[in-house]
Amino acid sequence: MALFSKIFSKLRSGGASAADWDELERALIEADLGATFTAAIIKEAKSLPREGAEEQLIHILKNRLSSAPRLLAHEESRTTTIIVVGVNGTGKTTSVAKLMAKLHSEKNLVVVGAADTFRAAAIEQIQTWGSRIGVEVIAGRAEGDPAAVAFDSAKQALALGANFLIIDTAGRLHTKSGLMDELGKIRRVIEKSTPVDEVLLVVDATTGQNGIAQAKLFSESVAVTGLILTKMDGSAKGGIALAIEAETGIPVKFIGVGESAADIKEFEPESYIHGLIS
Ligand SMILES: Nc1nc2c(ncn2[C@@H]2O[C@H](COP(=O)(O)OP(=O)(O)O)[C@@H](O)[C@H]2O)c(=O)[nH]1
Ligand SMILES: [Mg+2]
Repeated sequence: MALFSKIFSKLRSGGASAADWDELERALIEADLGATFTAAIIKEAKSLPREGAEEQLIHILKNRLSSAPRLLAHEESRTTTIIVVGVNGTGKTTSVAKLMAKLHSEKNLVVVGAADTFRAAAIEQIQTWGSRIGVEVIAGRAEGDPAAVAFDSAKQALALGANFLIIDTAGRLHTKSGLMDELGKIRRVIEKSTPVDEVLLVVDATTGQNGIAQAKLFSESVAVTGLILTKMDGSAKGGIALAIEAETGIPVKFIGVGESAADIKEFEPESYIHGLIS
């Protein structure tokens, strides 16, 4: 990505012109950093002394990242519960499959709740992943009550002494309040049996500024603890991770880099920021 490398070489070799700064501004906006954030960063970058400008910019950008915990919650003494939320098509179910595969391969007992009950196909999709990976999926009937599925899943996870319970949810944004009420209800029924440790919001990185709007919308209504940024293997411009963290304060915990179960990576802020700069 190396968005800033050109401006730094200009600065080192005598100075950057107004056109150079304009070019940087366009590059940052194209990389999905957003107009407001871009303007603020350019202003700060312009005021940096030439000596050590790169190190200082790295420091400034790192300060814009979220300071909330980035590692996935993991309670040693009880079931760790994760609810996965987000709008339709962002990659929720695929991300649940990736997480179950990862946690299962790390020798955890995992139970998954198929609380997207809108379509039979959605239930089958997660059941197929479950049987492929070897993880128990608790499902109800199509068009049934998602909260009831969440409740049954929590009961089963506790009965088995599972290390992780992961709940897949529906994302049809028919009305904002409808979906948010449903997510609130899912959370409350689980909390009748066990605490909810993570609410992970799945955002499709290829949707750019729209993804940032979704993150704001969800985080206003549900206590989102982390993000999964999917489709980072596609045409995503990469700047979105920084923009979304700067604007919402929510940490990116994982990135999705493909459609198979192994295509998930922990987000590494250090190498990410270095990648933006040099
Ligand atoms: N290239 C790519 N495709 C993905 C990724 N995550 C999900 N998808 C695809 O996005 C589509 C929607 O995914 P799905 O998990 O059903 O979305 P949901 O509606 O949010 O549950 C599917 O075709 C997935 O294979 C990713 O990280 N990279
Ligand atoms: Mg789904």
